[in-house]
Amino acid sequence: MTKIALITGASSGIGQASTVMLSKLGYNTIITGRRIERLKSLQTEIESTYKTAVLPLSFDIRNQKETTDALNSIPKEWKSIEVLINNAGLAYGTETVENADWEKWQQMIDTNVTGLLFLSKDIIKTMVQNKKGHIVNISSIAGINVYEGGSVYCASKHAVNAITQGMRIDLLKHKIKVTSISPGMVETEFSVVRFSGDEEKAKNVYSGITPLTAEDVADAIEYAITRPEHVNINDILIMPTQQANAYSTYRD
Ligand code: NDP
Ligand code: 8X3
Repeated sequence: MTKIALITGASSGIGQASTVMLSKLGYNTIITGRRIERLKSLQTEIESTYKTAVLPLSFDIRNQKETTDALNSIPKEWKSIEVLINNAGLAYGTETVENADWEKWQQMIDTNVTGLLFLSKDIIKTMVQNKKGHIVNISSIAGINVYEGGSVYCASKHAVNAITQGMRIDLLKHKIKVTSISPGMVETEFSVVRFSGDEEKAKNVYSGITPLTAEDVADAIEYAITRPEHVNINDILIMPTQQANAYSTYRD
């Protein structure tokens, strides 16, 4: 039977590259995000190129009713999700705490932490019933280092790391694998979103550096999900060669 994967935040960047990677591996994919047109065009591309099936689901992961309705709409034959990639997320702003905007903090926590938890809870139930599953949580170097202007984004990724460890412990008895992938700088729409659409500021983040691509991160996910049954990859920290940690970069 064809395996099924659900990827959150598949309308862009790492989620989109992960969907392509999973399709190449032969998975049917449930792809989620708010931008339905993006999801539909990815569906068309994948179904014609890889001949696997794609189910697009458009919802805002911060909204629990929208999330529940979307998950309830999944047809029976798509319900046995084996791989869940918890990828949807964002950093919003770089203001220091005394100047920060409450709404931006709330959006990061609601998306990166609460949304991830709410969606996972539903899918974990099915994985437990099936005694099979692999959850891959996309964390960040921001889950390891805290930097100026990144307090709440970093807090959200530290939370993702704690959630990953907790899931791994609690789901051990059900033989469900849980992996954390922590990338450094990846050039996607991430910085454009962080700087509210300012393309120039976003470009500057990567000046003089060859950043990771979304495909580099998808490769790391592929490694984790293709290990033998008895092997779990707990954590992968993947960085550009020109970045040592959140503070140390070498720019040409
Ligand atoms: P992108 O901005 O390219 O993609 C983010 C994805 O998340 C989009 O598909 C977006 O879909 C989705 N998303 C955001 N908010 C919501 C929401 N409220 N409801 C549903 N979907 C949402 O960024 P990346 O691909 O780089 O980011 C993916 C993950 O990787 C994030 O968790 C990020 O924190 C993490 N990461 C990124 C790094 C980087 O340097 N780029 C480094 C380390 C980690 P839509 O807008 O259509 O809703
Ligand atoms: C994204 C990488 O360094 O902007 O998670 O926090 S960083």
